[in-house]
Amino acid sequence: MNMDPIKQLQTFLADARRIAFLGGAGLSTESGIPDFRSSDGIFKAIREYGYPPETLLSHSFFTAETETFFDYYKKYLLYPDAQPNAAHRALARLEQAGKLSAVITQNIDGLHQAAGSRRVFELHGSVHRNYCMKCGKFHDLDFVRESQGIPRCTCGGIVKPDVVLYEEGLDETTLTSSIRSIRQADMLIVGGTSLQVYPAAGLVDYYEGNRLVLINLDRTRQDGAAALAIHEKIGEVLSLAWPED
Ligand code: CNA
Repeated sequence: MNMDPIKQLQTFLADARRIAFLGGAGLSTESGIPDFRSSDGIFKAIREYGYPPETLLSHSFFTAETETFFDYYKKYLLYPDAQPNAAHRALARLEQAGKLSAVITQNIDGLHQAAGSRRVFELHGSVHRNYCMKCGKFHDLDFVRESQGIPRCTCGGIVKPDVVLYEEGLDETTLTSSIRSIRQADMLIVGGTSLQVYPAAGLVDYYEGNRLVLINLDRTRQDGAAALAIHEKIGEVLSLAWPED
């Protein structure tokens, strides 16, 4: 790996006091959870179900084809054995060191919290929270995973994952807190996201500082705006830039 960008990143990290991190599926690929766009996720979904993930994970599909929705969801979105990787751990260390003020994620896997991050804004919800659509009772991930077909509450209602589906709005409080953290940040690290899903991708525009760092295998539409763009694995980059003591 070319060490010059790592050194530059280290300089930024040394100076920063309020880092915001905005991330996506690429953060968890090193934990064995595939992303949608760089892996063959899209093609697999079309081959097996006849639809791309954006359709299978839409609100209207959930309503019209609930059983197929849960078949896809349980098979391709749940990774109960996945563990946090070097990227999740480095971000948790940055928070503990008082450098990082918020992790804002599009991921639904809960791996930031598992790594020890405390201030995490989950823009798209979490597979770990599931609610009965009839009585509101909470159910955990295992309940959904171990259910046959459509998960049903003891009251008979359908148990819906607290995951933001396409066509659904984001939680207002989560969005407002994310925007505030980015506005107040003196450094914004954007990593493991193709920046194609809105409104999450548009959050970058709220950053007002001059230390925008992109860490993504593929190029993104923000590359030109970044003070530093690194196209390497984020786990390797962050653990080199902010190693364990
Ligand atoms: P995406 O559109 O799949 O893009 C992922 C990006 O990450 C790509 O541009 C890759 O180049 C990049 N990437 C992959 N691996 C690495 C790596 N090791 N280091 C650096 N970069 C890497 O994912 P987005 O998050 O941008 O898309 C938004 C959707 C996908 C969100 O709604 C997510 O909720 C959803 N998703 C989440 C998960 C998860 O929770 N882990 C998994 C798959 C999809």
